[in-house]
Amino acid sequence: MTAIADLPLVASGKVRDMYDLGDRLLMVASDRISTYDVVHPTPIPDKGKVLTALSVFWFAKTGHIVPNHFDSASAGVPDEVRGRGLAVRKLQMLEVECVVRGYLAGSGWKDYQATGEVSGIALAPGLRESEKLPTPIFTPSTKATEGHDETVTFDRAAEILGDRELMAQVRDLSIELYAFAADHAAQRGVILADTKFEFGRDGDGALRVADEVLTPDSSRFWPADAYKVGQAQPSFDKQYVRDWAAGTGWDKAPPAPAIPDDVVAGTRARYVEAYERITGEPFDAWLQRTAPA
Ligand code: Q0T
Repeated sequence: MTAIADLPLVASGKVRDMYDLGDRLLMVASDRISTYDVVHPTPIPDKGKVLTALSVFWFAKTGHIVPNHFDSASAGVPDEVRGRGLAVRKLQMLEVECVVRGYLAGSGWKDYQATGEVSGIALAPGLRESEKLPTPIFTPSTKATEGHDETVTFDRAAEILGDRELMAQVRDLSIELYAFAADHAAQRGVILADTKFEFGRDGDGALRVADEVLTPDSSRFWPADAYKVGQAQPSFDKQYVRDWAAGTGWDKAPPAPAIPDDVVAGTRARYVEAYERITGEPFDAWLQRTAPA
């Protein structure tokens, strides 16, 4: 485990980590990449910075919908993680993951095929894989202790929270955030198929959106020009790795194989392209803005 500047580690995920700054938290995105839920031993250079820059972009763009936990990309951020570390407010987190789906993909598609429903929401019969839904749906999940999150109905999520009003509030905010971001992305040739938010309450009891927001690690991004209903879509960011991995015969069981240089370079370029398409800003501007003095 890599300790950053001797800060206490609060939480550690497959591809990012959270440290204690005292009155704030330090959220650090790594360059690690996973496919099929397994982390590869090879990092993607600047992936953590791209995802961090994207979160900061969206935090600024969506503050009119709901405030968020972002505090600073500089104050409190150690030099060794500048550009991929954010100081964020400490919140009392809500123990439910707020997933919004605008398209039928991944576990949503699987559940629909098996039951005709997603998260207790009955959908029209005859929908195809990756089809756009008539309206975005809220499909909350709970953090499973090990492995994957478990999809739950709205009622079950409200029960877990112990507050149905609050659950309805984060549902409505999640859908509004998704709709705003999906519209923005669509204007730039990117489909935001689905995404996941986490919320918490600040010291005043106000709701804030936490975590990373609207990044390729918390969302499905598809290039709009390759979209074809009735099949799985290529991932904006990870498709090079998946295609290469499929060709190796890797069975998707750990350990994941090392990624060759050309696939690493192509994947880094895709992350940078996603950032530049969505924000309309050169990624270099973020690198310069966050370079240690
Ligand atoms: C959190 C208080 O980020 C997590 O794991 C990283 C691997 C999960 N987690 C979130 C918190 C946050 C946030 N984000 C916050 N603003 N305030 N806690 C703790 N763990």
